Amino acid sequence: MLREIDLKAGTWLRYDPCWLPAEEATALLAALLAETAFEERPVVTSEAVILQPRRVGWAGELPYHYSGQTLPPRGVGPVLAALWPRIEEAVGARFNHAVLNRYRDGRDHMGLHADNEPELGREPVIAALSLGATREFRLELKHRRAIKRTLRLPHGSLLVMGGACQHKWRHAVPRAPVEVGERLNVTFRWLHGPPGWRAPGARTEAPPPGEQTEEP
Ligand SMILES: O=C(O)CCC(=O)C(=O)O
Repeated sequence: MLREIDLKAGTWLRYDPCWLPAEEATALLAALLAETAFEERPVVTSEAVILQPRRVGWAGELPYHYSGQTLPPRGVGPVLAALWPRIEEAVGARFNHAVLNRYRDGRDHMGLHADNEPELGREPVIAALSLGATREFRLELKHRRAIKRTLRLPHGSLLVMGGACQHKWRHAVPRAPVEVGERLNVTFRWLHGPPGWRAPGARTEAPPPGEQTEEP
């Protein structure tokens, strides 16, 4: 069952450390790894182009732009398609895009960033299913970096970020010892439109790029 963690500042997380039983999570991990085409994607900043320190797969009818690069539309495989409505039902929200981040070992990681692209809307609900090795998930308040929270995301756990999470906090999956095994994280989002979409009446300028682009 998802339990709410109140992060204050209008932010909530919902978290279930064992949303899927271990056996089912293991079978799902193998099936998703087999059906997904993973790529090495870039992070593009004004100073440099580096590669994301992990492999990435995705699915959705709209292109998704983050970290200076765009994932083009891509179809949903049958395994992911079967998982999708279960996640929507558990979370009580609809999603039209999924990103699959594959951390091959503890060296693969994700730098601090926020998912605050305008096309995600003002207070996006983002659901993340973790499969495989347990990794740390760190949150840091944007304007008072000393304020941090850390969760451990085990095999079969489901985390939902909502409220002001993407506007007030950044999150990361830090490096871990190399011997930490493979992990797959599947995040589900709702894209209101293609890159550049703005909510009616929203400010025309995008959020500061440094917040969307992950830190190395
Ligand atoms: O791998 C994870 O747990 C985090 C994924 C994430 O932060 C993202 O997709 O924005």
